[in-house]
Amino acid sequence: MSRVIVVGAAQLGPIQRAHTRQDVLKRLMALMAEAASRSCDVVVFPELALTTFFPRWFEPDITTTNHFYETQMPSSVTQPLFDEARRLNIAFCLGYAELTHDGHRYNTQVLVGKDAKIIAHYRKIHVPGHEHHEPDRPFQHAERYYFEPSQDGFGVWNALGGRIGMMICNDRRWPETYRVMGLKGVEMILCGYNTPLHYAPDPTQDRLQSFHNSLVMQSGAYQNGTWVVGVAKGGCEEGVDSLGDSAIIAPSGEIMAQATTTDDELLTYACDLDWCNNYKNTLFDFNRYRRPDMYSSITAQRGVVLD
Ligand code: CDT
Repeated sequence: MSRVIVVGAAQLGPIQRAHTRQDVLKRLMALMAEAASRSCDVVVFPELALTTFFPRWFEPDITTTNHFYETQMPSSVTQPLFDEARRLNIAFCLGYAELTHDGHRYNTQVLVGKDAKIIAHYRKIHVPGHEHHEPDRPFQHAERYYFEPSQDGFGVWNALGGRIGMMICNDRRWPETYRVMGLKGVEMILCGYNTPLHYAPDPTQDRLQSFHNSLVMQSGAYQNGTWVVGVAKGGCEEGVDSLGDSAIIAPSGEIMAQATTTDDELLTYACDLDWCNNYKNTLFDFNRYRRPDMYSSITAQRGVVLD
């Protein structure tokens, strides 16, 4: 049986505040149709792919932002994307803001099978930014106000003929993210992101956004012998410039396909999952070479302890 997954990384350009869900759905469906015409098995959309990146504004009454969240997936608005996926026989991965019936707010991604049934939900674990209004910033990154960090952990699911994991944006900067999924035998990690080029706490990092993005995803792929698919919402959204650079990265750590714009753009690559074993069974044979007894501080403590 073929262990090749043809992946479409469906980068989005900006979504402005005035754009409706229907405007966005048209763009997602156009990218999905293009992915299907290029024989993709799965198309991966970015983090918070249905709206503008609203954590850039601080609204003291959070309920006034409820319209940015989905209370159902699919809903009457997103159902056409599911219907189109079933018609085209293509799986997809979609990021959105989730508001649960009991009032919890998560930054969420779903993996949907070719039959348009939801295979898995993943809720963002590493929630970056700040909890309170910081008026001195040129724009806010109040994700910690708008989203709770998930307690559900990292999942890896049997899907598309392989072991598929998910992470969202800031998760990609943390080696633990990849390793926990690596220990569950992950073969492909799907990741949406929104990364502003300006980082207010330390602007010296601004010029390095592209480098850091590649650095973390390429090393995570290599060190765990897994494919990584990173998909941006890039370009200038409501005056804030964000990184493009969506990429499909092999278990060797090499970039096999990369976006050349910061707009709606589809990258595709036929990913051979068996390539993972070249790394999983040799240099990164976890069972043979890892030393978990030497790593206990990784789960026992959160911050630095000077001994
Ligand atoms: N969406 C998201 O997680 N963005 C962060 C921006 C830096 S933290 C303010 C990221 O890690 O790319």
